[in-house]
Formats: sequence, structure tokens, C-alpha cells
Amino acid sequence: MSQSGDYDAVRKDIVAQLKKPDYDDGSAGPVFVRLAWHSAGTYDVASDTGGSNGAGMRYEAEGGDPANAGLQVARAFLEPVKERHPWITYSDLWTLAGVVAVKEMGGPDVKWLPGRTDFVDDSKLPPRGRLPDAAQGADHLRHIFYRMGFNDQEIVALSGAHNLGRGHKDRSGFDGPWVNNPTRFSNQYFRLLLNLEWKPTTLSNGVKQFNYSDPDAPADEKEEPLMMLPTDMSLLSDSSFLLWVKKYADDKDLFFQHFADVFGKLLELGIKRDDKGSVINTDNVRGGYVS
Ligand code: DDH
Repeated sequence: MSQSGDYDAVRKDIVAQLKKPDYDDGSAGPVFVRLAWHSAGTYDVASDTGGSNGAGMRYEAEGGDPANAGLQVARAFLEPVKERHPWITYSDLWTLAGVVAVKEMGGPDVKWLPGRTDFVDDSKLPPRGRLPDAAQGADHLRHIFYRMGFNDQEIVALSGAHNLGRGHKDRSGFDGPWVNNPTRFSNQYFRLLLNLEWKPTTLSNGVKQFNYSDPDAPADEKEEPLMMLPTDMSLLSDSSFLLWVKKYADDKDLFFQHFADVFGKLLELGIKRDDKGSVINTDNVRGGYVS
């Protein structure tokens, strides 16, 4: 067991959990990034509800939201880390795991500060339906992400996380990776989004996505098609989004810098700090429960 506050020791143990030869593309990194994002992405600026404080996915109301299907796998992968460092809160662990995974997969350093609480504040619980629906378009993206306080540039930068991982038929219903190397953080997602010919495809489960298969690949060497969600495609059909897709496709460093800023901002939603960065603790101010 490490000393309370030794976040470097926690980081090391998260790194040790990343390599998973029998899981997906061999890494838990992408699903850690998604866990961090979904833990924070329920935030609503207007009512100051949702966000990573409280680690609500431990409970059915949030953990059982169909939008969070599959994230129990990420939480289970992180359980040995929690056991070794019982002093860290789940809300800090899940957000830190996303930051560590981005870095280990070749991405930028994302600023991360500790101090989230696992205290569940009833008055801050987010209703379901706060996370984006991949079947929709640009208006929906703005509705969801403006609610968290993001602008168009930040929406596109955040969407670049789809360089990582894949859709799973038994989780979201979508199927396949966005890029050829889905465990390497890069700006490839933007380049492929712009440059490949994406074909509307209806999967056997009725889910509609956009696929690309290399037409020149010999029939016996056909690779798994790449995919885009309808929401990913909407970044092309909206001129304000398209501007940033092009910039990030052209300039990897700009994308890395903007992604680091916006991912860091996402993980801070709803966390109140003083000017030294220490969390202003509001536990027990309102009646809450911990079960
Ligand atoms: Fe995402 N995402 N995401 N996403 N996401 C999925 C997978 C991953 C949307 C829908 C889906 C972000 C934004 C959006 C990651 C990170 C981020 C899947 C497939 C769907 C569906 C899940 C499954 O079947 O396992 C939609 C819609 C949006 C949007 O509207 C913009 C953001 C902002 C992030 C982020 O991290 C900043 C990652 C990583 C994955 C891959 C997970 C995995 O297990 O692999």
C-alpha cells in the first residue's frame, strides 16, 4: 500500500493495468479514456450538477445507463489499483486513469489535479440522457457540449479522442475502430475523416454507421472496415466544425495542445478549487448519502 497522496505510485499501477493481450486491441487505454470522459461528461453548467465528483457510475442510476455500457470493464481493470491505494477516491482514480492512458498511448501530457470526492450529493445527481447520442448530428453535439460550457473548437478537439478504441456491438451497437492503430494517440482520425470515402452502412443489428474498406486489398486479406459514427460525420457537414477538423488534420501539434487543454478542462467540470488549486470541500454541507 502506498502513502496517502503518492499519485506517482498510482500512475505506475495504472500503467501496469494498461497491457491486456487478450482484450480488444491489446490495451485497456481506450476504455480508460472513455471512463474518464463519461464520468465527467454529465456536467451541466446551469444547474451545477453532474461531473466526476461522486463517482456515480458505482451505482445503478448512472452505471446502468445504456450510454455507459461496457465501462464496468474499465472499472474492474482499475479495481486492483484501488486495492493497492485505498486512499485515492474513485473519482480521482477514474479521471487520472484517462490522463495516464492518453500519455502512455503517445498522446500529450494532460494537466490533472486530485481532490475529487466520492461523496454522493443527492442534489448534484445527473439525470440520464446527458451523454451524446451517436445517431444524431451537429445540433445535438452543440446542445450536449454547450451545456458543459464548451465551444465549437473544443467539441472538435474532444472528438479527436476517437483516434482511440472501437465500437462494440454488445455495448453501443456500433462496430469497429476509427483508425488502423486504435491504441496510438494521433491526429489520424481527422485525416481519415476528411480523406476517405465513407459509405453509409446498416449493421445486422439495424445500427447505422459509416464504413470504409480498402478497395485494393486482395479478397483474402480483407481487413476489418474502419468506421465513423453519424456524429463524427456531422463534423464534416457543419462549416464551423469543419474548419477545426481541417486544422487538426494538418497540424498534429496543434491538436495535441488543444486536446490536452480541453481534456483537462473536461475532467475539472464541477470541481471547485481555491486559487492554490486545493479543492473546496462541500461534503456534508447538503444532506447526501454514501452507500
Ligand atoms: Fe466516444 N464513443 N463519443 N468520445 N469514445 C465510443 C467510444 C469511445 C460518442 C460515442 C461513442 C467522445 C465523444 C463521443 C471515446 C472517447 C470519447 C463509442 C463506442 C460510441 C458510440 C462505445 C462502445 O461500443 O464500446 C459520441 C456520440 C461522442 C460525441 O458526441 C462527441 C469524447 C468527447 C471522448 C473523450 O474521451 C474526450 C473512446 C476513447 C472510445 C473507445 C472506447 C473503447 O472501449 O474502445
